[in-house]
Amino acid sequence: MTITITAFERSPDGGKGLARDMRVRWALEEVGQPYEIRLVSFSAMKEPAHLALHPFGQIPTYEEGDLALFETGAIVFHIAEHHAGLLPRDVNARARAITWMFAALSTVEPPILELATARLLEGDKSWSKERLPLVEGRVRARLKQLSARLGDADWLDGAFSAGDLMMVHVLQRLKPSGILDEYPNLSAYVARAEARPAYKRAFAAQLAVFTGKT
Ligand SMILES: N[C@@H](CCC(=O)N[C@@H](CS)C(=O)NCC(=O)O)C(=O)O
Repeated sequence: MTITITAFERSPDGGKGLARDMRVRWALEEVGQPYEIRLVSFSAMKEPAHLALHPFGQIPTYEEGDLALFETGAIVFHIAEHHAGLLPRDVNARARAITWMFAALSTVEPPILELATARLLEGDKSWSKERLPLVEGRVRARLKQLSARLGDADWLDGAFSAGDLMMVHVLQRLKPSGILDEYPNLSAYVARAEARPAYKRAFAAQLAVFTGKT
């Protein structure tokens, strides 16, 4: 059955991996599933046809036969459940990998998104300079904990899993701030993931939408 995902027609980062269709592309590349892309404009995302797929008018969405999903956590989990390669077979190891997916999305991503908002959208506000160190402090607190847990391991719990995929994509948003570099094992972790052939294929495919080189 054909898998179709939606992605930005014009991404704010120019297709450099930050838009969240990247997580889905990467997961599909890891498990060797072909997919098609439907590009949507910002205005089309808010129209009824897209809202029927995604109630919050965002990308990505995932369609496969009569199944339509939104939210990258649910989409990557669905892919990982149905194809080998992203979740361990051992029941407990599988539950721990899923735990890391949730940790990435509900514990690590929120302060990172807050920082991105503070830097990109609130930089011109009178209170921005005072608030930024607070927001950065919350990010550093999480990274310190994550860094301590990762230690010198390659991945968060044994072999690479959907938990690492989510965590790495969440951490990548920090790159422009320079904060990730303060935690050498985390920046090495991100670089290790970016060196995976599946990541490279997904990145090239996302970038090709903007360069026209398919
Ligand atoms: N929690 C959602 C977030 C989706 C999301 O924020 N998508 C962004 C692109 S990366 C988007 O569509 N932004 C445009 C908008 O919200 O209008 C997920 O993980 O799928």
